[in-house]
Amino acid sequence: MSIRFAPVVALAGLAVLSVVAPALAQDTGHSPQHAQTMKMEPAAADTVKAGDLTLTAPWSRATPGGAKVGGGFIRITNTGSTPDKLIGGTTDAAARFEVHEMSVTDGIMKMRPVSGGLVIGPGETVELKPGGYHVMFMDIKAPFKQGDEIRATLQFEKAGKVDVGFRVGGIAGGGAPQHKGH
Ligand SMILES: [Cu+2]
Repeated sequence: MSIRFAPVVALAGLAVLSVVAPALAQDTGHSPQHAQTMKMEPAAADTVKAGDLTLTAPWSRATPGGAKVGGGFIRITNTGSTPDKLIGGTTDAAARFEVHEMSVTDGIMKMRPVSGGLVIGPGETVELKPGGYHVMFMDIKAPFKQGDEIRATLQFEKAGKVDVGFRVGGIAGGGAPQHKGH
């Protein structure tokens, strides 16, 4: 997952470098210019901005044969000064689309709809991930296959409707798919 943030880290590094560059150039004799010609990764195609929200890296998992549900995972950052809420969504890939949370009761992990919506506080990042919050495709119309993109429209209280594509990784991968070959 951290790979996806490499461009951001690189950018931050570049900003710092530009501040210290004159001193650095004197010390080493190297031109600071080379930092600016460094090839940057393009901005991740799987980042969507909507109002104060930034949605990053939506992904899902291939569903085993016969499964009726699939999970969706995504990172949501609120750069605004007021909270927003993920209250639901729609998709053509399933009969229903719900926002779920996992909880452990007596050692058994269960999931249930998040009542009242999932709050993303100002300045906060909420990560929907396996074992935690997630969106749930209920009664899927066809199995999710690795490499598919499952389109859905998330509904936020303030940011409104946001279209995202959940990229499907392997069944047992346990992490976001590496986006090779883009
Ligand atoms: Cu669920």
